[in-house]
Amino acid sequence: MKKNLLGLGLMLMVCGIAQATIIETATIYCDADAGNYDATAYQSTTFGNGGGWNLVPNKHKKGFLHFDLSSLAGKTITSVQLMVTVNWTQSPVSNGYPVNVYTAAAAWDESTVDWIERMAGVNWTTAGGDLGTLVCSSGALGNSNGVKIIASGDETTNNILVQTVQNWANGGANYGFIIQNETVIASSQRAITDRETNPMATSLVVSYEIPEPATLGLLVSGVLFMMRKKK
Ligand SMILES: [Ca+2]
Repeated sequence: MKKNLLGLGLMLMVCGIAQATIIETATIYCDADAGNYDATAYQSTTFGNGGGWNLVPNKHKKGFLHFDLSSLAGKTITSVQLMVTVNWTQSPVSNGYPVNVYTAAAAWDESTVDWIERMAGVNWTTAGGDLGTLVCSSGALGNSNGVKIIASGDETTNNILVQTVQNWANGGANYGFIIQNETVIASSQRAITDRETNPMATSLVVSYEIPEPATLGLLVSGVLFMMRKKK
């Protein structure tokens, strides 16, 4: 009788724990970042390989960010935050300097991407950068230096960002993000620290669930081991 109660208790404990989802968080630093500029004299210049890159109003510059998500293959992603580091603000703006974050629709090369070409000898379809899906429009660079969240989402709020990163983790085509400011504000730049200057300046913070079958399997094994030991 005592043994049966013990077994029942353990079973309930296993079921209870198995239903509780375990969430872990990984910080992934960008493995490629660059910028470009549509001014005639700079259309063939690549920015962000040591000297930083920046954004200006009204889409005249874009930023390119890539993250390797392969370490999260098989994980169920529940939330994502994209963060960059602002190191210079030209002048304050009343709307907080919003940025739109898209997926890139084509591959680009960190050391050769510019306004015309996405890699040496290969033009963008649309000069400046081929935009994919808009994955966030609620981030901002603000009016001060420091780490800024330029995109965020979870399963209930802005799930498109979570789905995008999940797809990348699962091995889908990953051309990274393109970011730009789309509002007209005269003479107001924001400089972003590139990874060559600080490898931890730009990051993707990803929360994910621990796969339940593995957790349950470990728990059951542990319980069986304990019960055998008790005999
Ligand atoms: Ca770079």
